[in-house]
Amino acid sequence: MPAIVLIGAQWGDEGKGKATDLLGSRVDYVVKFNGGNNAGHTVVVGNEKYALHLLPSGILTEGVTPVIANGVVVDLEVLFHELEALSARGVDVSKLQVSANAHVITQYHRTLDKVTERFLGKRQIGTTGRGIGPAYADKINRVGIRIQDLFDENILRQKVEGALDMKNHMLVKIYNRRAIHVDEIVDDLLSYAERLRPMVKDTVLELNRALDDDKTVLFEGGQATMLDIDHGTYPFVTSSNATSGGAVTGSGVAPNRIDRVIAVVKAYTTRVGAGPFPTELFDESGEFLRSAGFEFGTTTGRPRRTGWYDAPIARYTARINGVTDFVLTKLDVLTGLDEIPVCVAYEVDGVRHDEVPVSQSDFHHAKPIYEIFPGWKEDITGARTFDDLPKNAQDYVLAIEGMSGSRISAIGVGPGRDAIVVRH
Ligand code: 2SA
Ligand code: GDP
Ligand code: MG
Repeated sequence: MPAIVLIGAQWGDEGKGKATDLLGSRVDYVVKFNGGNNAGHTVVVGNEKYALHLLPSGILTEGVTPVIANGVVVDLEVLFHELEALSARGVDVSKLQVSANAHVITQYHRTLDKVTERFLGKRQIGTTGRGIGPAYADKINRVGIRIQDLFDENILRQKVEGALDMKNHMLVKIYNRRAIHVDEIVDDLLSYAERLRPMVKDTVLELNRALDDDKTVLFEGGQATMLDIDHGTYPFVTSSNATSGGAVTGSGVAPNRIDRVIAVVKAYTTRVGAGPFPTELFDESGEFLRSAGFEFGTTTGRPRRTGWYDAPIARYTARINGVTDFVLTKLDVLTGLDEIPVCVAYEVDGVRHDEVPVSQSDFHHAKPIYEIFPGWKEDITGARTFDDLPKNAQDYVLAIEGMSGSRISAIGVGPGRDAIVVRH
């Protein structure tokens, strides 16, 4: 299985970092293809806990070549900070490759992210404030700065001037902020250039050659399907393609080279930031999921909104991404509940919808129709085979598998690296 895409099935934080780490020992390259340091992947290795934001989770596995591909937006200060922090803990970071075509996040992107959110008031998206949206907006507007621009000061200066032209006008006239000087941005970016140079590669050529040589390449998605700029709950989304198609455009590896698409899905649902969430809970069950699942943002520490499993969303994910396998995570968090509701369809203004409605306003008003499953009380964190799980947990997994459009190939039963049931 030489090319595998791994993506989030819901609104993020499904445990993609752990799933990548699990596959890590069998892969040669781990590629981040979308997003930037808005991601937050927690990986627990023995007693060590790693929180990665910009670097692909595969960096923790010895022998793996981590790649930041063209679809990523890179905050250079964060990049070097993460590299230094990992090095200090003994992780070998020397193999990292960064695409010459990836875009950079600068100070003005971070500033604009924060001021636009403030300006939106009640309509705010609840972004991570890391400058992601403004950096992608510049890319699409063709005024972005790419990694390769850092190696030609003249070009860099011209591009920064172009990028700041309109923005300074906006910052000063609309947002009542000070203008940003071209020199401060250029000097800041140039200060990273020499350290960055050895990592910068033609990653399209590198990855395609690796596949020609039968190497295994894992594409690790940031955020998730329902946060995808095209297929998510727009405008309450991130600004990149977090779905499997993003792995293709974001890396330059063609769709017919992808062999497997693994979607990581939580045994319940969480969301950070604003936007519709039909199964959201506002009672003690929601609080139970938040505390038992430790549902707080890895990047910002924000409490995550919590709710029951939503099968129409899983089917939507299976369809859009071409999911071949689901990895179901955090089944252990449901232990102790008497009953576990699963959303099987929605009701919108008295009409039943079996699938995610295309109309944004219908989805906003969608009320979940639940089927109730009996819970289990036994501790399942030591389970390593499907037969080790209590009957009610097995039935829950089989029921949601039947509703979700693809096979559940592995089940997470705890945060640790080995806390997983693999189904054969
Ligand atoms: P942005 O910053 O422009 O990408 O925000 C737009 C929306 O995307 C959501 N988003 C996320 N949702 C879940 N997890 C994310 N990463 C961190 C984590 C989040 C954190 O893994 O815990 O620490 O708060 C992530 N990144 C972006 C965001 O909430 C907006 O709804
Ligand atoms: P990602 O953004 O998809 O990589 O997910 P995060 O790292 O933001 O959030 C997932 C959290 O769940 C992390 O703290 C993981 O350590 C933890 N986790 C992953 N799988 C499991 C599991 O099966 N059970 C439990 N209890 N925790 C898990
Ligand atoms: Mg996360």
